[in-house]
Amino acid sequence: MKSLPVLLLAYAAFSYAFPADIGKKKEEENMQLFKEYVKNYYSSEKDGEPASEWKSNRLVVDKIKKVQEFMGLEVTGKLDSHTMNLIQKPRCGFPDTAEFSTFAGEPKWGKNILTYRILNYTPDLTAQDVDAAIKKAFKVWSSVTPLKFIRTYEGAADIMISFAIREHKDFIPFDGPGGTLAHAFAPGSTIGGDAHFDDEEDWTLKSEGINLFHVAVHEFGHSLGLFHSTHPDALMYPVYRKSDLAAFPLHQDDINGIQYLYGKSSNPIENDTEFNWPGEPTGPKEPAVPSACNPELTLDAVTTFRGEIIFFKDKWCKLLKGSSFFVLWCQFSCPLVCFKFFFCCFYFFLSYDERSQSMDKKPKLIKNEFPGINGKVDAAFQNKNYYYFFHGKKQFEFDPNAQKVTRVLKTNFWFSC
Ligand code: TQI
Ligand code: CA
Ligand code: ZN
Ligand code: ZN
Repeated sequence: MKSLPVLLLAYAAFSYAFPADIGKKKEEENMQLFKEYVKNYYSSEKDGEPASEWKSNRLVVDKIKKVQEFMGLEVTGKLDSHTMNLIQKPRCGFPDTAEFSTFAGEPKWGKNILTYRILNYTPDLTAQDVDAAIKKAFKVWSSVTPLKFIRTYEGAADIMISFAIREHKDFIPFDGPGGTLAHAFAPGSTIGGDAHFDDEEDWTLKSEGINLFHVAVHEFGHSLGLFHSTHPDALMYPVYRKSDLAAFPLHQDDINGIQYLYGKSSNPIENDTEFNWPGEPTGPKEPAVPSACNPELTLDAVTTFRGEIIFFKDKWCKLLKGSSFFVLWCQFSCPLVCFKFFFCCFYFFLSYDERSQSMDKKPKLIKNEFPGINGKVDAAFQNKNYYYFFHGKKQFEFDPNAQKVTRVLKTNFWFSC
């Protein structure tokens, strides 16, 4: 280690003297440009990609090949001059691997505050239920974009919402029960943005019949400028399926699509204590979404899954990607995720070996295996080479190699507050 500054100096002094070194420098620059390019335009790999993906030579070569194939270049797996030329050309900002799509010409609203008006109601539901479903449907989109939706009661609104049957003065008649459920117009003046629902459908707020909330979120996706997605799990995929009423309805692909048009959220759901999905069984009120930045925050469980860290609090499940976090499928309906990797129960723990897919037979005492972790543990998880134990508002970073606690952090340390 001592010789490092000397080596760097030597490198600086000679780097202009040897063409081989100039070549090496250029190669590094090219690699940097390529990484940037992949990050920007190959969006499925955009977020939370572990740095290790770039460490293996074979994976880098695979990526180069993928880009070359997509751009119709000779597939060499090397950053040759053709590839570098294309990478540095001006291009459209649309990601190459996105599955979402927009309307031709990419129409979108040129403002972030949009108005909507509900012109009439379906006899299938109460007016209050319709109002609530529509409001929540807008909230889904406003939670991931800078958009805000304001309800108006008279005159023209940007998004006029109505129930209609058969011919209803837009030359796109509805077709009776079944078939088309609703339609919406891309952003624009007059009829642009408007959403019509076929009142010969059986509108519900449950999983039987046609769920108004689900269809409204999809239609408003169109009203905002999204076309259909080819990703089968996306809400903008043009096939109706029974939705999980407790889950956040958007897929990452829908979020990528809407954020491509309008940018990221300035009003995330976690700031909203009133968020309840419509159609949920009524009963005791759901707990408010805990604020991640509250220094008093305590956690119920933490786990890692596919390189991401997932935090559980009450019924809410937060997903952390890189340094920015957001609510994903918020309700605690994912036992599979929770049953991976690390089980922790107060003073004892069980570990799960991923390779042998087996669980410890007997619980071990935490304080024996992890010296320094003495109190009751709320939750624990592993990240890189450290274990993190949560106790109330604090967490303890434990280095298993050194067998000791290396840092004491606030519980909300991971939420970049
Ligand atoms: N209605 C179509 C839809 O909104 C109408 C439509 C067909 C359309 N092609 C379009 C609208 C292109 C805009 C652009 O997709 S639908 C679903 C889903 C329908 C379908 O009645 O078939 C939903 C309405 F995705 F489930 F199949 C809502 Cl959610
Ligand atoms: Ca119909
Ligand atoms: Zn219509
Ligand atoms: Zn559609």
